[in-house]
Amino acid sequence: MKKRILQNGRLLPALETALAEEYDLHPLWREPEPAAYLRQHGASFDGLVTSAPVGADAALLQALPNLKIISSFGVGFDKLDLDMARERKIRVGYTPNVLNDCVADLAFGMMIDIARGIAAADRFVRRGDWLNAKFPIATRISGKRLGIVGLGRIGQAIARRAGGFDMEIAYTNLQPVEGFSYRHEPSLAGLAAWADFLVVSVAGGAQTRHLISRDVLAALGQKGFLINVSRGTVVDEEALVDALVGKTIAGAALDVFANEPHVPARLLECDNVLVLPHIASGTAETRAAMADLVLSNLRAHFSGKELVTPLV
Ligand code: 8YV
Repeated sequence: MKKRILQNGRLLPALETALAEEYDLHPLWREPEPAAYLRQHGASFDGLVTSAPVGADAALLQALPNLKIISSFGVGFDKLDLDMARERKIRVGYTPNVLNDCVADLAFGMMIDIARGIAAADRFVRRGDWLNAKFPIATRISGKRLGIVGLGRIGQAIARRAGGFDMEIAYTNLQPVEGFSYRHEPSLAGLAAWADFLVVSVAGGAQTRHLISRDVLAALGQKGFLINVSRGTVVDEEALVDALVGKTIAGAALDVFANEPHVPARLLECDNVLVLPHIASGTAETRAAMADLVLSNLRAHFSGKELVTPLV
């Protein structure tokens, strides 16, 4: 008998197909009344597949009393109730490492764009403005100061790329990270005040909520740029919009927002911001590697082995 797996939210089509071949997969997102469905069928599920932006909250886990494994597509775990998973001894797999390079690549692309105005220059040409004017002078990146908020696996991949741009690198982290010569700066406001570019690559969740506060943005200052590839919740979005409107920072490049897919209307009116629809890991190669890990973690669980990339 195939194991019963509940699917929370849409996944990559190829992954949905592969899951449906191997398991008795039930897409919860297709249910018109998910709560009623779960009341009736919740106890029949052995596993749950989800993704980082969708996760699995306490209410969902409570509705699945026989759940033993969660396999999540993504590295973020801010939407997974890990406390409850630990308490109930539910194993949790996720997809770290395979996306580091693509997220770091995009962070760099975003940094270059917001400093040099690539997307804005493209709009300038398309509007026909080049026929009458010169595109405004931009800001140099090479040799500048890069502040990294969170020197985890993705932060380290960003730092490696910055070496190629001869940037000076400093970082904040809960603890100084061993094995790197980059300068550890204990104070986030201190890092922001020093940096020309402040890149956020810290994990999301309650502990990092609004870490990039009004004060940190004030410290970043009129010549500083903010780049966020982590979670929208890490930034006080209202303070950021105020800083962009008031031009108290130079600009921001954002791949993540507090209430995705909704982007604050005031933000969209600013010309000193790049807004992207959460695409950092979104390449065919990386998404395929993430899908493989989602499957490998499920297979490992159901064959009684250790998960390949366990979170819990
Ligand atoms: C998403 C992400 O998983 O890994 C994460 O934490 O946020 C992304 O990689 C991806 O967008 C799929 O929804």
